[in-house]
Amino acid sequence: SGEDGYNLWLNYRPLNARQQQHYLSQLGTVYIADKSATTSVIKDELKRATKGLLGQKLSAVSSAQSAKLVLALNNNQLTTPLGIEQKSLGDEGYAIKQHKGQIWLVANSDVGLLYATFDLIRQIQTLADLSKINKVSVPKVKLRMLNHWDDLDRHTERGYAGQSIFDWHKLPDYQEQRYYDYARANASIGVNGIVPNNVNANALILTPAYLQKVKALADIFRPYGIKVYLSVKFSSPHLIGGLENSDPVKPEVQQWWHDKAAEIYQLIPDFGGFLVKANSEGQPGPGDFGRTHAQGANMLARALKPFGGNVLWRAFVYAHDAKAERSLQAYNEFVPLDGKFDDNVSVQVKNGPIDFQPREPFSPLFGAMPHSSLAMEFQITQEYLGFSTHLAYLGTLYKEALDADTHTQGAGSTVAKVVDGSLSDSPLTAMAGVANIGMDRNWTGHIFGQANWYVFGRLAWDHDLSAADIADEWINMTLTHDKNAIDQIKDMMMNSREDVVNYMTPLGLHHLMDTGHHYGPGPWVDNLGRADWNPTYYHRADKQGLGIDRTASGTNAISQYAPYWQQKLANPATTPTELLLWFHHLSWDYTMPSGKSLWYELVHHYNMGVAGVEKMQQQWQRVKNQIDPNQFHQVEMALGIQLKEAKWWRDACLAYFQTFSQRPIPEGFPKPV
Ligand code: GCW
Repeated sequence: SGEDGYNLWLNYRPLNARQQQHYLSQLGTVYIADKSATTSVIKDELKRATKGLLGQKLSAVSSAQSAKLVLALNNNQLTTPLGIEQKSLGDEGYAIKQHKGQIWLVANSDVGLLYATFDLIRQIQTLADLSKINKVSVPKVKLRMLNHWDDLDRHTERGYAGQSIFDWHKLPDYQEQRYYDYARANASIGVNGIVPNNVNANALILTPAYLQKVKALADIFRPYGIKVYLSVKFSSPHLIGGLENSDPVKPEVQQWWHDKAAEIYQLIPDFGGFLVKANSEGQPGPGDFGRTHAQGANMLARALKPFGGNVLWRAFVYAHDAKAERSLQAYNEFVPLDGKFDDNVSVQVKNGPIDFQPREPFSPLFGAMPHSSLAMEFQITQEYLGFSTHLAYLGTLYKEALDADTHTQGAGSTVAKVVDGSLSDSPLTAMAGVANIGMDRNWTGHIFGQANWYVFGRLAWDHDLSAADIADEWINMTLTHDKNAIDQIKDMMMNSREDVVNYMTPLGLHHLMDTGHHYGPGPWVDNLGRADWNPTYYHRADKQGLGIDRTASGTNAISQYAPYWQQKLANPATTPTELLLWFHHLSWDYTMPSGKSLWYELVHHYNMGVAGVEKMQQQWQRVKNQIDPNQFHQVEMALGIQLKEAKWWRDACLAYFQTFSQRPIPEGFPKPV
């Protein structure tokens, strides 16, 4: 028995009596100056949170003067004395301010007040001092989206937490409580857009019966500030519209999309727009008719424009017959189109140039299209990082990508600044995360998977937050307030992704996973229909050495980066060690910065990965008394699986690479079994 994790970081476990007293004296009475669907959500959440955390709800009073806690829109004479500049808060931002013994939550919109409310609750959950609170928080990115790769039959592509939460069969009439709890969780971290269906889209989603279901979801999510978008199949005009084909330059195709957009907005006036995977992995697209991505994207964008909708057009493209090595292809196709996309199109780019590997360099597209909106696409679901059995906190992965300096406009041209629009002339900014959510009681399978959903939202709101601080918040809110336990768990989280990198793909290796399901090692696979699906295409192990040469003597992928990086990456000695084999094919005896050989460091890194998991197991045992027994046991079991599989990865990869290196496992390391 114990907690099942359903309540996520909003579980509102009671604080101790002293803490409850303290916060009640600061917040005991509340006045909310506004009435709307969103304010009822705010009231419900405040009630739920204070009942849970403080043991009683706040009493509502009828005037701002007599309240301890006041929520008010910032256009109000009430808020004038606070001196908060209207402009500084934007559409969704908010201020939390202590003023003459009262705590004020102020925003320009109801949704801003909702975000402020969740922030205040988080302050209490993390035992923060409210006595001098004075903060303004405004999201750095406009569209903060979850992308579900969920099929209409509830299968979730690359989902490891059960069936899709979207029950299309029972919609529109049956409205699961889960939809509301999902909306609360998303609003609490600032997610303001969701795509409920897979990018490998089923055209049926745009038929009238399904649009009724989509409308039902949109109606539920609206008060939480969440807009619904849809993944669409580019060939829909042909598939469900009866047109001969879906060529984007044909007037009847354009008309079909205009009519479809009008039909959608009739039902859902604040519909967000379309997400499109086109001419990628067999999906149809403008390329089928010799048209460019820009022509395809703009055609959809023009249909949505009159209603205020956007197009998220994915840059995840690679062709089986392309001459260029896979990591080069998205850049080759998209950079020539810079400046050709309409202003309501964002090109959605995966963080790295291949495919959500445990570690990749940043995609060279970031910074290379200054006249276009570029959205970041992260994967929250752990397709390549151990599904929902391995503990891998992705806050560090996201930060590494966002903080990477592209040098495209001089030093300091970070990926984050490309994504938040400061380095482009496009006002449309977006960050998307591929969701790890399913019908499991705890939503994400592994309890620590919840932290990845959480950190994605927090960083989409503010990429300047640190991965460690966000981990700290999440632990406090979800697991425990015990100081020592927090330190142990935070340490586990902060090292976990590097452990995974080490036992799966250290030193810049990538794409070593087994075919199809992508679980477990398969570096030997070299017989697939497409060369670029074979792990051997990426690691290029031979008698001489290991790694893929992406310098000028090889695929020359380094030419897609700014001169600063070209120079560094041309030479293994100046290439970051963690990306060495991504860019270079090096001899087994290559001398590493440590002075040891490449072979030695490879063995060492695989073993560090395993040791990291053993350490996590020990740390988890140390916090046993501070963790709910059910949650403790679940993580304990998962760590057992993770250790077994870390060894599996290590032994399989080293045994395989050893057939090329022909070198013994160095002294002090276990022999592969
Ligand atoms: O990583 C790959 C996945 C596919 C996925 C594709 C994509 C939705 O293996 O399952 O398809 O990426 O991002 O489109």
